[in-house]
Amino acid sequence: MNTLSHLAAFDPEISEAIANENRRQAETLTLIASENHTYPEVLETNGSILTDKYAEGYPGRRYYAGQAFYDQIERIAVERAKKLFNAEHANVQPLSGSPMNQAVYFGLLKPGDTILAMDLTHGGHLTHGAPASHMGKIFNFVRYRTHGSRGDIDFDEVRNLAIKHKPAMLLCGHSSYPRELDYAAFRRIADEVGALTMADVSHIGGLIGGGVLANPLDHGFDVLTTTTHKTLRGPRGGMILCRKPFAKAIDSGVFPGLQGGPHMHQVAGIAVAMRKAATAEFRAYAERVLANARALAEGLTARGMPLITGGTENHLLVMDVAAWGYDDGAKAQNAFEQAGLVTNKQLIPDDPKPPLRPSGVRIGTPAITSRGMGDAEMAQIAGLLMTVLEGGDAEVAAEEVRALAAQFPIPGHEPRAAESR
Ligand code: DSN
Repeated sequence: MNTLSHLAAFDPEISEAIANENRRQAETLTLIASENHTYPEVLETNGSILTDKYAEGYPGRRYYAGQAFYDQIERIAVERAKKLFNAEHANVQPLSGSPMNQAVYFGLLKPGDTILAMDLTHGGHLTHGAPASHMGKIFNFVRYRTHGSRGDIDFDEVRNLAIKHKPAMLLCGHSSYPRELDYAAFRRIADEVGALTMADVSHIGGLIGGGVLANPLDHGFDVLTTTTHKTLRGPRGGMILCRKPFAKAIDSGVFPGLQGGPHMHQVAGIAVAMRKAATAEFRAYAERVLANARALAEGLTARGMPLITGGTENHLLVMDVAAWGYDDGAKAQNAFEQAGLVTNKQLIPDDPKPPLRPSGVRIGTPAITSRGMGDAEMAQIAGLLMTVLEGGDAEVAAEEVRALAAQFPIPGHEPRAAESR
């Protein structure tokens, strides 16, 4: 099926850009830890007629007529999300990760309240109160960091800060931290100071849903947020899962608090992704994501690359290319891209270098695992990454990447890649 035939006839410029992007994805390897390749079934829902309609409100309580099938779709998505995460309540309307977290803050807290969260430069996220974000101006964020010599979260510091600042909320979660989280330790500290507990598991939602990493809700957390397009492999979007007493405040925090009409094509895609995530195949996928990250870490370490925290327990790892002897992460990112290895530069804890030329490069395995790659390919990719840093010929490396990528086509992508060359 060529789903773009109408577009090609009407708007060749956009059509060609999509075809070129299709080819770029096919011929390169996506190693960005927050990206993935979604399912063909989700691509179909995202491109469906569900995009046409407004559905402000919630099932059974909408503001416009014509909602029978939207109510049905949203109820299915909510039930599947609750089941997957063992949650008492789910809201599947957040348009993406940032509004998802903002809706929780506004739903449960008052402006000026204190939130204790992970420092952005130590692996936290922009929406966890980075000074440059609006949230950092509206709420009083206090930031905990990782342990200087070990690299893992410094729970002594978390506890000391909690006792000193008495936060209304203790927030854990990260976008660049390669270790499993000790939710029980966070919970103990929150209980000690009477704080709400929130886990933003956007990066690892699929690994929790797939049962291979711990679920904060099983440790009594009040709220869990996750984007749906990373390890969960769904459409771009976000979900909030919480305990029942917070359900009303969370729902009002999303709508009408922050958003208008939900994107119902996206909600339908989330429902489809939740159905996928409940299968044995998805559990095997989640296990493979972890195994691939470990294999990649071993391959890089064996070739002398220092990794932040010395390795990984999740889907990502952070190479300290500056400590290895390379100029910086920005230059490494560019060199990798020349070879078809698509990564992102990354600040490391206490980075002596500036944000646009940081010391690190972050690498993740969700997308290459979706293509079906395993141990042998991880060893090959580790070798390719190091060859690039050692100054090997980028075109030779790119040829090897194209050959590897061709053996593992992206499931569900149209085989139009070569047409527009
Ligand atoms: N941009 C995503 C990440 O890379 O972690 C999250 O916002």
